[in-house]
Amino acid sequence: CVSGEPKQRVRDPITEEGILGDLSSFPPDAASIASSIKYHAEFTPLFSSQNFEPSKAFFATAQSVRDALIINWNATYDLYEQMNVKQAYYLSMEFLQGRALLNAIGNLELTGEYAEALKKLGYNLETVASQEPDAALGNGGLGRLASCFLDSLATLNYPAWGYGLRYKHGLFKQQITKDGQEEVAESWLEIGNPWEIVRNDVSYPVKFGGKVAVGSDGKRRWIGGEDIVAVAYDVPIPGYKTKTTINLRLWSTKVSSDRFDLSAFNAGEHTKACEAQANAEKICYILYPGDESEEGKILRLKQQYTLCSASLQDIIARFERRSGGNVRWEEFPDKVAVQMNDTHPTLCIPELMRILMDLKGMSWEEAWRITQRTVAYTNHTVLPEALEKWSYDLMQRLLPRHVEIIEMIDEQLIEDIISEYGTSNPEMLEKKFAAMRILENFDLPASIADLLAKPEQRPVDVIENAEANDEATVTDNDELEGEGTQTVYQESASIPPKMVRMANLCVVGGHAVNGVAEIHSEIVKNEVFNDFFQLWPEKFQNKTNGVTPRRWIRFCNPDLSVVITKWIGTEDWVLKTEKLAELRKFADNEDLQIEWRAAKRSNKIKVAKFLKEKTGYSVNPDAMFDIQVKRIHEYKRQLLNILGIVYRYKKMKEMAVAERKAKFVPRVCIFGGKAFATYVQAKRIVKFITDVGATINHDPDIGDFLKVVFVPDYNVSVAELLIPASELSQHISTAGMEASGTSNMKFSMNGCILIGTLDGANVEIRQEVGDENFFLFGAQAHEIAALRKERAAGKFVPDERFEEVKEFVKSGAFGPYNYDKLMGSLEGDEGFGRADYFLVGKDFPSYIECQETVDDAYRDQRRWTKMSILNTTGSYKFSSDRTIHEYAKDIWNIQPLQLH
Ligand code: B1N
Repeated sequence: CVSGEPKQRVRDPITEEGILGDLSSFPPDAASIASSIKYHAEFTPLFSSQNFEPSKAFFATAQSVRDALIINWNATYDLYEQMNVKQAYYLSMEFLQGRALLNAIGNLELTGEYAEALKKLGYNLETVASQEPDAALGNGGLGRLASCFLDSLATLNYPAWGYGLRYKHGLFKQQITKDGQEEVAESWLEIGNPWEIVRNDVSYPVKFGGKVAVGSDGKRRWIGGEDIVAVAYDVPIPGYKTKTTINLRLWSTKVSSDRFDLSAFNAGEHTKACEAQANAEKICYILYPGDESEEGKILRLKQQYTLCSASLQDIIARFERRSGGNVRWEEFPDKVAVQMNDTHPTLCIPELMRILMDLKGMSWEEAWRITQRTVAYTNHTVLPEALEKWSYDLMQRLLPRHVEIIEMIDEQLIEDIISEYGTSNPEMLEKKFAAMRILENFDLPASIADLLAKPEQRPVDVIENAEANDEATVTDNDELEGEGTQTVYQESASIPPKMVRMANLCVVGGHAVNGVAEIHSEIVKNEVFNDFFQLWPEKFQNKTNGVTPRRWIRFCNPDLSVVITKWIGTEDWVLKTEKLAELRKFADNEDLQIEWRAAKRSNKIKVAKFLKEKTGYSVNPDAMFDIQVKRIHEYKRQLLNILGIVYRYKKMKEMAVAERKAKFVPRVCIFGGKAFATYVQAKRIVKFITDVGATINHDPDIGDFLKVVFVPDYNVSVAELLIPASELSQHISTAGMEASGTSNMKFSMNGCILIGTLDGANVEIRQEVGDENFFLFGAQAHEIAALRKERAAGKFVPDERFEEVKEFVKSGAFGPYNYDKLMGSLEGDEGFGRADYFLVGKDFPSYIECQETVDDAYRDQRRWTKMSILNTTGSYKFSSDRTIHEYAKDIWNIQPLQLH
């Protein structure tokens, strides 16, 4: 392993005059940019040298931008090295970066120069930028949040890095066919990635399996097993209007070269010889491998461990290097903050413990203090099925030493619980253990069981005794590749499977736990982790999510940005979003309103063109654009939206045209989002939406009154196009289920009015933009449990409009597909599922009534435009700059450091 020194110097020929121009004298002009692009086009052997086609133009342009970034990236790193500052590390299995070109030149303030340079070469900047594949190393909000955070960290000059995995295939591409969603592999690296810098000089060994042995010194150590190597790929992340350029380090896996079985290869056993290589490489093959199978689970756990192990080795090597010859481990938390983006990087905790104890010789107590002070955990979901658990057996086979450490942490937790609550109330203790223990379906450790039997003995004595009596010296895990015993547990109804609860481990092992919106953080404290909250109230915090105003207004909505800048009188609002509030006083101003509507309309025209291209449907840009784009999930209730549309359609059909005109405003209802490939019900929802669209859009009686369009393959770039054109957007999850949501923030910033429930960040958005500028409906979080009970007990009396709409669907109005399983999920007690667990039926009446008030408001365009302006001006809190300042101050304790 080579200790991580991230320097990568710009190659010499780059400074040769006449070939490249002079990018090192910053800022460069259009002529030198053009010659830099030409140079890269000439020396990029990826394309034919004959023609300078758009994909080549993109690649060459991106490389010339990268040159500029590398200069700042090296300088930023040098400064951190020199000052030996505390750095924060954001560990995430997902980064949903999207495209980088316009963002990078925007942040460097070179957009005009690049546009001009490309024009000289016969190109248009937008065309060139649209050649870039989206980097989709994430599923949705959680990954996009990580990417927004990187932009804010760089912009605010915080010394911080991101760590993730370099998946060869990002999130699948979605095709919409007559059967609904189909998934096609995505290959963003196919033409090469101009932004990354492979660091063959920065690599670490990572291993799986093997066993734990006790050495002659009495120390437990992890030996044997499968060895792979994680290699760093660095992606420079530029800040906006600052030289600070931080690093996103993505790990790729391979086998170490000495593992290649040359003799097997020469003996003709080619597959066998390459097997180790294939096994190592498949770890970074795809984002989120399906984990229904045992093999899939193993792969996912290997991914998580690779991220944790390689990143920590890198962080520790940097700490040691910066300490010179004088490593003081107790100072580690003063130099390093590790943030775990959800539970996916939980293995950081036992891995840091292992390294500190087994490799650096620390005692348990020292290692624990350092680990706890270093790591912190962000929770992103309270859905019980999404709280990660790993099979104990599987984890033991893959990571035997870590499992021992986890068992120790679990035991220590039990002692903490006992010392807090005493032993006088065994029933209460049992409840606490059941809720809080890291190990699930485990008996109490013998020592503790003894203690509970003999309450006079102190826990600390028990532990010492337990260690002295520990006779097991070797845990054998050699049958890693063989059949596990785990399935036996899972299939047997009488023996519940032994599991490791990752969220509990995070809460115990970290010094801070935060939710991502106020209401969510309250649920975290008062429900999901309430027992922990009672024990350690000081650990719990809220950090309401945010989004970067660079990507999500300034660059994706240039037309509106010009209007905002003109009326505020400065462009400072991009960095100081609170300045947006200054527009409030002009909300009624007719001139502003006219400009505001013109910006929105030009964005709508772009979207209409795009929809025509992608779906064949023509839409009227003067109709209201009503959008719901997000992952397809039952709790997000796309079904409520589409059933509302079906109801509207049915009513329209029953009315004379004049009546229709009086009651409804014309709408274009746009949906987008991917269903997880194995989530059958979500895929039925996609199919249903497209079927409804096919019927309504072809109904000549309806025409422009209503269109329903499902945009295929929703991703970051599509979001950048749709959000600026939106007028109404839907954030309608069952209250209490959406941790925060972040697209709600983007829509509001772009002058879109939200219809939504009191859930996630909706609550705070409504507070900020004003109740009268938010369309609220639906049951509240505190009512949900009782409503579900009522529903399950058959006491719920459905609204007749809801019954009517279901009957209409069942009558076959939208084609021959059998919707029984979808509609059945909304029924009280029929066999198809969850008895309307998401309360679509309950909220339906208030939803469609709320939609009537939306129509009324839209009819008055002055009122609507005012609401739109007040959304933008009220959204300033939702900049990820605000969120990052809060993390920096309350959790990481890091200070900005700026290059001059
Ligand atoms: O994280 C976002 C929130 O704004 C959303 O409300 C929340 O749903 C989302 C397992 C997740 N929570 N949990 C996940 C993603 C991938 C995975 O494998 C869980 N994503 C969220 C940002 O805070």
